[in-house]
Amino acid sequence: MYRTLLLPTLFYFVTLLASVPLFVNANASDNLRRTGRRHSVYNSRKSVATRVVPTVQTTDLPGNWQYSRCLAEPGANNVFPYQIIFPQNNSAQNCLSQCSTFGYPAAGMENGNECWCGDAADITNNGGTTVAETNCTTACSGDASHLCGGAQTLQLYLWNGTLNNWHTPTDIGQYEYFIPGLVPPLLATVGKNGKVSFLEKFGTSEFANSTGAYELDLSLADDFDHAWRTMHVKTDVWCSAALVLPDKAARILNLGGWTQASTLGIRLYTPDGSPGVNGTNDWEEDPTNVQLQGGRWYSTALVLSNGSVLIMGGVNGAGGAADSTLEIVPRVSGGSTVVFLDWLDQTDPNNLYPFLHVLPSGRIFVGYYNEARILDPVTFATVAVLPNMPGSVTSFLAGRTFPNQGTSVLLPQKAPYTDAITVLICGGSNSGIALDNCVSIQPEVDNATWVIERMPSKRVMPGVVALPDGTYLIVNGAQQGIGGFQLASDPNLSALLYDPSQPVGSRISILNNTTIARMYHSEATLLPDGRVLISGSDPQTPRLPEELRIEVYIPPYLSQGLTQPVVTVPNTDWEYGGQYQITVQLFQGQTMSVSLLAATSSTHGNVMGGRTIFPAFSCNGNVCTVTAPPNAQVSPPGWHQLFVLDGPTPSHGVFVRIGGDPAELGNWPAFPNFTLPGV
Ligand SMILES: *[C@@H]1O[C@H](CO)[C@@H](O)[C@H](O)[C@H]1NC(C)=O
Ligand SMILES: *[C@@H]1O[C@H](CO)[C@@H](O)[C@H](O)[C@H]1NC(C)=O
Ligand SMILES: *[C@@H]1O[C@H](CO)[C@@H](O)[C@H](O)[C@H]1NC(C)=O
Ligand SMILES: *[C@@H]1O[C@H](CO)[C@@H](O)[C@H](O)[C@H]1NC(C)=O
Ligand SMILES: *[C@@H]1O[C@H](CO)[C@@H](O)[C@H](O)[C@H]1NC(C)=O
Ligand SMILES: *[C@@H]1O[C@H](CO)[C@@H](O)[C@H](O)[C@H]1NC(C)=O
Ligand SMILES: *[C@@H]1O[C@H](CO)[C@@H](O)[C@H](O)[C@H]1NC(C)=O
Ligand SMILES: *[C@@H]1O[C@H](CO)[C@@H](O)[C@H](O)[C@H]1NC(C)=O
Ligand SMILES: *[C@@H]1O[C@H](CO)[C@@H](O)[C@H](O)[C@H]1NC(C)=O
Ligand SMILES: *[C@@H]1O[C@H](CO)[C@@H](O)[C@H](O)[C@H]1NC(C)=O
Ligand SMILES: *[C@@H]1O[C@H](CO)[C@@H](O)[C@H](O)[C@H]1NC(C)=O
Ligand SMILES: CC(=O)N[C@H]1CO[C@H](CO)[C@@H](O)[C@@H]1O
Repeated sequence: MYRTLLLPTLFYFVTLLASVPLFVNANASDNLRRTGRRHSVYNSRKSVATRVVPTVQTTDLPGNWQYSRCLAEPGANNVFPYQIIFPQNNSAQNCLSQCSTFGYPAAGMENGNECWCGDAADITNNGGTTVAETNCTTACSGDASHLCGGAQTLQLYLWNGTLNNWHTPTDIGQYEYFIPGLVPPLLATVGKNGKVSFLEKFGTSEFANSTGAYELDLSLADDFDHAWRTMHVKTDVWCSAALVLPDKAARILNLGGWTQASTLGIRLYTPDGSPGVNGTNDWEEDPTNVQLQGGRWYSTALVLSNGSVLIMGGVNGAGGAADSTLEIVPRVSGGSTVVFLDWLDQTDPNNLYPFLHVLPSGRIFVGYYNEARILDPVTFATVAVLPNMPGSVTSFLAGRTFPNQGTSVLLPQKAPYTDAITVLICGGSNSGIALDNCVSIQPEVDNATWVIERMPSKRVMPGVVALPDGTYLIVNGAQQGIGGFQLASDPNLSALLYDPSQPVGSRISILNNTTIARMYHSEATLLPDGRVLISGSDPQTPRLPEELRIEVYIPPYLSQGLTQPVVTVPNTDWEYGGQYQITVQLFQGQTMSVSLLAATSSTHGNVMGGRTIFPAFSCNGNVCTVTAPPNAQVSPPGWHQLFVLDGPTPSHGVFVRIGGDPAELGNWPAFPNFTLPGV
């Protein structure tokens, strides 16, 4: 069985004394230390190698892998979609663990140095045929004693058991057509008035008569002529950032935009009107006096624990230089609040619309390209560099932020808020191939590591929506390409549900399909009635429409027609740690819960402001007392929709402000063009 191969040129130095050798390998020195009084043999160029006749490795396999058979590929085509070349170290151990780490339950080694990952269904779908074991004859590049296929043949291994426990529930919700739109919006925000504020390019829109800003009255969905209110911006909001301020009026703040004055844009809208009645307020801005300090196109905004607004990253308009800085808004009088970020600069141009979250320590999580770190909330110095995000099975260079656009949310925080918080990031792209995984991390635990969960299909440009029951809906996006105009194809039409209350690997359910492709510039927004508004798609790609139609997705918790609980909230301005009475009416009488969903603005997979809180509460009959989250680190100041849930079925949301307006944004900006709510 064993053969000894002497390599053609061997030079031996034989030393009788165990003097310090010039060339040493670990085996020789180990032996030397263990035995003594022996001759040590040193070789100047190569070790004396023994090689065995390679055999199929069927034991000592990683995980639940099992050897299947020798599989021939059909002609020049490949059976599996993902190829990794391990020039020096292909082996069952390395190949199979790489495949299963990324959720692929079928794998094969080919030609000695190729590792292929996929699904068992790929074998029949792509014409793999079983051939005699004698057709797999090549030793593994990293394990001379074992076989790794041959030319056009794979040493096939299959995972025994369920690697990805994706659920296919019977109740999969449904998409419904909602209303025709006027433009393909790029930014969607539910206002405190219960209406949806949309922004679209202004001046650069392919819809020449677009004003760039519209508001949708949800109560008039059946009355197109009256449902849309035309609003106005002065500068181009294309690829700006937005969030809902913690001021009394819940003003929507929009920052940055496309080119020159627009990149410095600061715009505010105070939501007004009521269902069925148009408001009269419009977007306010004063491009002369009220500006950002740096030009920002494709940047992200965040309300800090101290109530000020941070905006990070972006570029100085189309073709402009990267703005690898952050700044604080409002600007302190007289001073610059700009901080240069070398790590952001080093990942240009793959870090646009970075993912930002306030952590319960008050520190800031930032995810950008394939990197992540934690920042000090005062100095913005790096407190911790987190491990790089895992990419695709074939490359760690895959990215998660624009243009490799994935999506990110914080998983729910529950009273007493002692569990470590988790950041979830789903989708992205690797050289134009959409990623089929979500990665998550608990950034503030010691030695935090990323957990990989495979999604049932590939997705770049997904939208994610936090639902009132603590789950997350993943929709929209494409299976091929990257974010941007004309850069993606192959839409994904299927909705997924991510349920963090389930164990890792069992969290994803496959829900219903839409018929409408939603790719670049598409959004998904939780409505106060618990449905999800699905809007947009501005692909500017032949055969893919500029999408004006608006849909709603009705999640499973509403699609069975169960009566939604009713809640009344007398006091809607809460202090941290305060106790507030609400009155509830349940119809199914299932286990009740209360959730607080922070107001968001959604664009480019970035859910600015997103946060889900399950506060403590107790009930006495129909009257319940809810304890507000304890502080601005756990829950930065801001507006939230309060939902009461009867089992999974949510009430309508009621807007509640938590933590006041500590940065006194209600007095800003003190220029005549702005209506100030005061503090
Ligand atoms: C020792 O020798 C074995 C057999 O050649 C080899 O597989 C192993 O890698 C060597 N160990 C070290 C530390 O060089
Ligand atoms: C295989 O070798 C490459 C190149 O030396 C190295 O980067 C990689 O980490 C190795 N992979 C494994 C799984 O050992
Ligand atoms: C398998 O081996 C046989 C015998 O060596 C050979 O005739 C045949 O072409 C091989 N098939 C493949 C797919 O390599
Ligand atoms: C697969 O795993 C199950 C339990 O995990 C075990 O009972 C079964 O024997 C395994 N199958 C094979 C072919 O080994
Ligand atoms: C899926 O949605 C369609 C409408 O979009 C609906 O007709 C169908 O009943 C839904 N499927 C299930 C299983 O609920
Ligand atoms: C622009 O004008 C066209 C033609 O009159 C009209 O159909 C469309 O609704 C208008 N779009 C907007 C955004 O007003
Ligand atoms: C609201 O204003 C728009 C004009 O921007 C108008 O078309 C629409 O009919 C108005 N809706 C209502 C309910 O008055
Ligand atoms: C919040 O913190 C930032 C960063 O230190 C600072 O620039 C800003 O002035 C603070 N805001 C308030 C209201 O203290
Ligand atoms: C984290 O890693 C360090 C260094 O490897 C180790 O000393 C420490 O025990 C680890 N902590 C935890 C909680 O695993
Ligand atoms: C959704 O679409 C996928 C892909 O076309 C299909 O396999 C699946 O059966 C569809 N689901 C439903 C509920 O129609
Ligand atoms: C807004 O500000 C600009 C420049 O400061 C000024 O010209 C304009 O009249 C102002 N508009 C209103 C409505 O106050
Ligand atoms: C066109 C389409 O919908 N493709 C995929 C989208 O995602 C679902 C679930 O992950 C797949 O089943 C579809 O094939």
